[in-house]
Amino acid sequence: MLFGELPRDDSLITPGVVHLPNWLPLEQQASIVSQLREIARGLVGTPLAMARPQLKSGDMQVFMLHLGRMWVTRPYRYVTHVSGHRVPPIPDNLVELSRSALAAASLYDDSLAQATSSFRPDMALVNYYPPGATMGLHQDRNEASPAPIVSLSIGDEALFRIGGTENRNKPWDDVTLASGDVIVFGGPKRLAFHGVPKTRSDTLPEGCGLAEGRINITFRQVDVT
Ligand SMILES: O=C(O)CCC(=O)C(=O)O
Repeated sequence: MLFGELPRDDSLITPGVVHLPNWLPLEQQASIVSQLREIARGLVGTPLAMARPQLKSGDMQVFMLHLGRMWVTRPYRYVTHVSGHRVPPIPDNLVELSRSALAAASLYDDSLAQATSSFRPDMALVNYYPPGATMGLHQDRNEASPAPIVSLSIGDEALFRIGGTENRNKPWDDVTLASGDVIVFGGPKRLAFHGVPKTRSDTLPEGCGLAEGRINITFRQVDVT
């Protein structure tokens, strides 16, 4: 662990982006990992099983587990069923957790504060990064709702990069996300290009529930309610 034990303050990275370091205690991280593992086990052998999505540009490095909706490609969109299998719902405790995280982040940013009371995540994307895996810069733009994205990290440290809404070019803000950190992006940064250009192997804290690698959960609101 490089950063997890250092005192790091909550911060407004840029308008619309708030970082809450060490937001989730270690025991709760471990409990979420075991909850997700159970869900993933139950989906083995179905079309909803955790897998690396195949893109035109090649296979992604991360394994994805979908809750609430499944994000599918060609074209990119969300679906609730795949070959007759219903995507499992986001467990209520995780919905509540994401709402609490947004409420905590909203103390630092007005655009997030405006979105807090109506936030109803109906999709959670669980990404498992094997040691050293990365994710290219992209936009989360298949959601009809403009609600913020709430992102929770567990496991290895990652370099999270967020830039502008027009293209992948600089300037970027780079934030190290350690186990238990939350980052929220919304308002003027809701459609910002973002990604993970680096994860640092063997930096996960003992007791987080993972033996290696990293999990990131992004809570999204797809439908406008
Ligand atoms: O792993 C992360 O921190 C970011 C994940 C992400 O960008 C996504 O799921 O769209």
